[in-house]
Amino acid sequence: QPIGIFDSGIGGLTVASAIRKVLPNEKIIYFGDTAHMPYGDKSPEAIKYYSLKIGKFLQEKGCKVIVIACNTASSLGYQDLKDFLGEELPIFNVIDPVVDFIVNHQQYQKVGVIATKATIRSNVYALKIQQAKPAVEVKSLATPLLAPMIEEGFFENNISQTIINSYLSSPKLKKIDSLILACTHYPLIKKEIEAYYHEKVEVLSTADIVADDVKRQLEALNLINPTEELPKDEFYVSDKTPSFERSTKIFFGDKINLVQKNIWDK
Ligand code: DGN
Repeated sequence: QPIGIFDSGIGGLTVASAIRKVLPNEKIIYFGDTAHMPYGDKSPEAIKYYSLKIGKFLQEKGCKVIVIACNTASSLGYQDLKDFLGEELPIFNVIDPVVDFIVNHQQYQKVGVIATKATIRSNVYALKIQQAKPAVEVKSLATPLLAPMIEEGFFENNISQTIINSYLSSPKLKKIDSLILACTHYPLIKKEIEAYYHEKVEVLSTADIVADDVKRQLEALNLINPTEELPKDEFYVSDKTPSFERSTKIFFGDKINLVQKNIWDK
């Protein structure tokens, strides 16, 4: 049975790629809601509705677990999707493993978070971290230009470094010891963010933390694929364009053939 992964678009392929690395024998079914992206500016109601529809699609595809790769959908759609699909199908989001990572490491006391407007507005990281460990300070900043910038191929150049520097110099992120990259796209600019901080701030890539956690959870649930055959992944999008297909290489490493799928009219 496959692992279902979904995102507002193709950025979630960073999470799929990290999962592929740690679980090479698991089949992945990916759904990118390119027709409705970006989720970062949508209302909570819309994001919940899309998440339920996609979750149902992945359930019908026979997925054994679902990973919400999108931070925005994890912030706003996770609980509703869990309630909707019931206990039998484990649902993972990209926030809880990162919160656990922070609270289980003593060295993180002043944590920064950068993400889309909707994720920052939901305040989910601050709420969850402080509920688990009130002494940890959380400083959040919406960085809405970064996802479209990366999608357009602007990273590791002067323009991206200037925009990144301008965001990171915000007083809202003063004196942090760690920074959570709380958006699917940000692993691609991790090096530039590290360059800004000269290694004085630990930059945490959520995709890697989440992939390790998914592996641990599958092992705990006894859901690891016992065979060693190479799986044939499936990649669906709600709107297919040549530009989305080209961008798959940026986010997944290899160019992927996308299949357009309408899941809304049922
Ligand atoms: N996938 C979204 C996220 O991780 O929040 C980013 C893309 C977007 O919808 N703006």
